[in-house]
Amino acid sequence: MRKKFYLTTPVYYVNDVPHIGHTYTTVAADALARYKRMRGYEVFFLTGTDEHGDKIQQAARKKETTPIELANRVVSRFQSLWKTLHISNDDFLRTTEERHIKVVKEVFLKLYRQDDIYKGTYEGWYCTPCETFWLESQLEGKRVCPECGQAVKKIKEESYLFRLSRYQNRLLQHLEKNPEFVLPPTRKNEVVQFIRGGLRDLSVTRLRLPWGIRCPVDEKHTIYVWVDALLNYISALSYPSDSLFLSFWPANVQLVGKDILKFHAIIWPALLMALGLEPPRLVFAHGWWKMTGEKMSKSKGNIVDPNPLIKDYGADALRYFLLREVPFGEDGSFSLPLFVKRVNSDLANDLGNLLNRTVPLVTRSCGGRIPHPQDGNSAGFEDLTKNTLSRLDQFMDRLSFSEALSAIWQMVKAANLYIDRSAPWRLAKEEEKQKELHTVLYNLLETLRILALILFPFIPSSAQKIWEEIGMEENLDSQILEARDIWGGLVPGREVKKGPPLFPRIKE
Ligand code: ME8
Repeated sequence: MRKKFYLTTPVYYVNDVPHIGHTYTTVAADALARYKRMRGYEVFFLTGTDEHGDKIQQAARKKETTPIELANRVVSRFQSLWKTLHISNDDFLRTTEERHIKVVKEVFLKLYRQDDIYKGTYEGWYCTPCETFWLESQLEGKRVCPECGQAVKKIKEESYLFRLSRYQNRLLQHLEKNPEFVLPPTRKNEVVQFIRGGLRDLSVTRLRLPWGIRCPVDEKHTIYVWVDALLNYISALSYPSDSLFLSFWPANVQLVGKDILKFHAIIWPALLMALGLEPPRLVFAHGWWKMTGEKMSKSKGNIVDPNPLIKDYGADALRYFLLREVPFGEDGSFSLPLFVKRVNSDLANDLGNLLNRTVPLVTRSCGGRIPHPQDGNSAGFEDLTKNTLSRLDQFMDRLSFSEALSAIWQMVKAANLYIDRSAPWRLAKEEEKQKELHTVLYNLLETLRILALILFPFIPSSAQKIWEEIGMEENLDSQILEARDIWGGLVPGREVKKGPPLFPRIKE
């Protein structure tokens, strides 16, 4: 039986259209999902949308529509964006779907019956943009949300509460025993500090908020949107009994932005513990894309729309930039000049030129057919390949996408240098150098084949183009990456097919 790998992104709010922040998490998850599939795992990659709650209700009101109509409209924007970006998710869950609602109600009922949820009163402050409860003491005298800076509103109402405090010690023990449960380490330390500060029971229902899942024990209440949303990770697997759930839970990697880490590293594992389930293996909190020093967000209105970037420069240029530019876990600044510079230097110059210099040489001097290597001398590329593959595996295990790409680029650069040094255009002119020429071209084409394979998780459609240009006919997306015996898979005699430039240079 193949090893399983379950990977999730957050379910995104549908109050507004997606921006590059959402794109970032989803593209990162996609690269990891594709990579794991190529390493032989059976992958389940989930994404979706968070459609209930005050925030969506208010956004709908502002747009003079109903919450579900707003959700329907915005969901299609997410779905079409993921399609243009070649996101390979196995499922897309909307929290308004019946399959999800059913599970949320069942879970609520179970927790209520076992006294993990009880009826009480909630008194405190609420931030609608963050859908977060705050205590008086956490606001430090101000009437604004410590997270997003927007005004909070006072709530005193009857509520059902989850006994989060009951799980404080178990959570701390879990974090201690599993140092890789929350990464990066700095974020984990913040979580530990927060738990040590003391956890209070969490209000898990809202009164008089119609847009939500009805509380199964009290019709006047709807279920708190964060509890509703977090449960998507198991409702999509048809918790509790479906074979999908039994084979894929616990999740291997749950990707989130650092803004929502506490929900995923405290409330979520506590809920799972209450259900008698294992927490996910890893919750990874990546950093923020900022504009002029501030977090990009819908409520601040300083967002970058991915669609025009994709239209002008292609999905792969954006995917590459996002994963290469900033180490995963750190914050980054988005600017068009940075984007253009990165795409031109790495994709147009290094990678594009490598393909562009190699394939026409085969056309001109080998009748367009892949030559046989004459002396089995790979000029060091066989070793470089093995070494790159093993480093790639280590980097991908740590979700170091930027370092993974930088390791791949060492191969791209080495191949460009090899063309310069071996000057195949000169060899082509000398009768007695034909064997050498064939070996050089074979080594370059074989390096390109390996590059297509290892770049597929990051820039899938460009990798496919490289693959086809060098005469590969096998399905790229069903290839398995194995360091052993990888060198030599190119098929001599097949025809190369020159295509248009992979990444046309962008005018700066
Ligand atoms: O929080 N930089 O949804 P959301 C990087 N529905 N990533 C960013 C970003 C930025 N500037 N802005 C957003 C929610 N993201 C809840 C989640 S999960 C059970 C419920 C990404 O639409 C990042 O992944 O506000 C962040 O955590 C997520 O989008 C928040 O999306």
